[in-house]
Amino acid sequence: MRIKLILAAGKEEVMKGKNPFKPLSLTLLAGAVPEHDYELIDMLRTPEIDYNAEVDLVGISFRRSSEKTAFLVADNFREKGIPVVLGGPQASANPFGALEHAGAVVIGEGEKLWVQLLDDFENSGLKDFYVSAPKKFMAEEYSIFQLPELPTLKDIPIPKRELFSRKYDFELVFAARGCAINCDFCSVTRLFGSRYRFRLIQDVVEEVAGFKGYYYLIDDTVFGRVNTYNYYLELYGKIAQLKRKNYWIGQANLDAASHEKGREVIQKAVKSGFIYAAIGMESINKKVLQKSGSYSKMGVGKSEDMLQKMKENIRFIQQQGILISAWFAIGYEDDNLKTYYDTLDFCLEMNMLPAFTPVQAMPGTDLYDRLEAEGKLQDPDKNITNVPHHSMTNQQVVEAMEYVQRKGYSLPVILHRTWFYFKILVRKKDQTVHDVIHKTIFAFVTQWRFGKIMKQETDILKRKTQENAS
Ligand code: B12
Ligand code: SF4
Repeated sequence: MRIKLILAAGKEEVMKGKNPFKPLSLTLLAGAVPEHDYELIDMLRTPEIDYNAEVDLVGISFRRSSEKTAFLVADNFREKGIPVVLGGPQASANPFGALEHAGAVVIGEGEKLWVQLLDDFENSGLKDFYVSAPKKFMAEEYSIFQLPELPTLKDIPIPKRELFSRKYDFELVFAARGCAINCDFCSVTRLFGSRYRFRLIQDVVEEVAGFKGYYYLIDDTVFGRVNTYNYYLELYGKIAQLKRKNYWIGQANLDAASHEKGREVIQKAVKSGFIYAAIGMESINKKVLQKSGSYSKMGVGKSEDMLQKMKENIRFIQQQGILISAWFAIGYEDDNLKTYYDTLDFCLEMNMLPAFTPVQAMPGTDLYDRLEAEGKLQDPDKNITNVPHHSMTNQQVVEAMEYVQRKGYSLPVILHRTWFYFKILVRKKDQTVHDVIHKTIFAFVTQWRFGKIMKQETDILKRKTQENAS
């Protein structure tokens, strides 16, 4: 069959035109049933779609930010009589909405479901839903195929990365799925379950050995947690032994830095090439962290001062030579406008890249369900987000975001942070001259790019707010 797989991207996506990350979902699906003739399209790089191409089936992957585009693209293909299947995190969060634009919707992880779906497509006809979820999917009157349990990751197919001929800065790879923390704004626990599932270490190492440049390990915390440290210790130990050393990046939590074994994992990760951590710090307000369910990932003991301990954990990670961006979701009930400015001060004091987003409630999250039940969701087209920001006007939030961007990414601040990392790297005995130079340049360029992305995001919010006001 001729199959077109598309990663949808909306008009105003910040990564548009310069997505540095090679999309993994599409290459994995192609790898799961490799005998077909696939064309892969990343709309962040190739926004134009050829609706006249001769294809037997179209599969579209989408996230919240690209839902409208995904539905539009699906409708256009269906008008031409071409069957469409929708999948990805937002299809999983809004499956009934998605089914209005597709012959079938895939909920959850797709490797095994794709095999079943293509078989049905060729033989008995598509079912409405193909489901891989921690809970039973209930939808009377619809035809459903659901895997009996979340699949093992021991037999993940080899992604067909070669189907993307254009160069990306980062390959994507994963070792584990699942997250036990379940922060209320995040959809990962509902998507992949609260139990950690792992790939075979040898499979991950083989994939990594094939990379020729940077890669991004997309596990939700690459430092692991108490019950997963051993896995990561072994994984990074094996990667560190590979002949070619590539630098890599990932998301992480702070808690590992407060455990002896967690600290070992962090150090091993650095030995295997780890250079940059995007850390979900979410808030510097204890009440907000406790209510959103994020407190446990800060690594703060019962009797410890929260901010002091967070700083200690941050310092430990930085002292290993890891550049940190700190991600905050601001706009909860216990936040106010000052939160933006105080949080920026925290980032400046700690030499971290500030990555702020006004909190949003995505369907398929506890936050969305809570606000919906309380009747508090607001119209996202008329406001900054669908979450009411108490005691802050839309205009004030935009001004705060602009201030954070200008101050947090001004040239003197970028240079100061680069100097801070340079000094750490020079003092570390295990760093080669090449490591020091490379990591310092990486720190500078990453900050520069981040500043630009934040500006783009803020400009989008500003335009929206101005249009609504006029
Ligand atoms: C890496 C990552 C990024 C990277 C790279 C994105 C890229 N270009 O690939 C960056 C930092 C750029 C990013 C940006 C954003 N991200 Co992001 N990101 C992730 C992360 C950590 C991994 C994504 C990934 O590649 N997973 C691996 C692949 C294999 O999994 P997958 O895409 O889910 O695909 C599987 C299934 O969903 C299914 N499937 C997917 N598509 C299809 C299609 C078909 C036809 C079929 C059959 C099956 C299928 O099968 C796949 C294999 O199992 C996830 C969290 C997570 N643990 O997944 C968040 C996540 C996907 N991101 C999320 C969000 C919200 C965003 C942003 C919208 C944030 C924003 N700016 O507002 C943007 C969107 C940018 C864009 N247009 O892509 C949410 C999505 C939730 C939702 N309801 O949409 C997630 C789940 C995190 C969260 N907090 O909840 N992200
Ligand atoms: S934000 Fe991170 S820690 Fe929190 S639920 Fe999502 S993946 Fe887990």
